[in-house]
Amino acid sequence: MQSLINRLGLIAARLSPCRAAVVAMLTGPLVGALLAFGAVAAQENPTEVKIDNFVFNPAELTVPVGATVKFVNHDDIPHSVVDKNKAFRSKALDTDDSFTFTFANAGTYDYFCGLHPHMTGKIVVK
Ligand SMILES: [Cu+2]
Repeated sequence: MQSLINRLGLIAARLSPCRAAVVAMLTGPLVGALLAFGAVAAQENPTEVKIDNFVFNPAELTVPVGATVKFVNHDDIPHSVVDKNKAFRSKALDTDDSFTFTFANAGTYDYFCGLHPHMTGKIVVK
């Protein structure tokens, strides 16, 4: 991402001042959009657990202390998310419903679906 911005800057610098201004005007919103997209992607990617076809995916996830994990039900039947040691317990999640939990303490959190206890997952907080 940074190298792309540098390259755009170099291209702009090689052009005449007038052209550079035009390029800056044209690429400004583009670069902003790319940066925004990158920030959103970085935020969402590692902290979401999808529930799909009776499986938590990823089944095991490692996050830093303070991370918020979002569990999203993509199945067309309800599921829930229940920690074995009662650190968290969601209500039954309908299709596309989500449950978020912020892990303030390090540790290993084994969890299961309260409606289908054979569905299990693990969050490791370091
Ligand atoms: Cu379930």
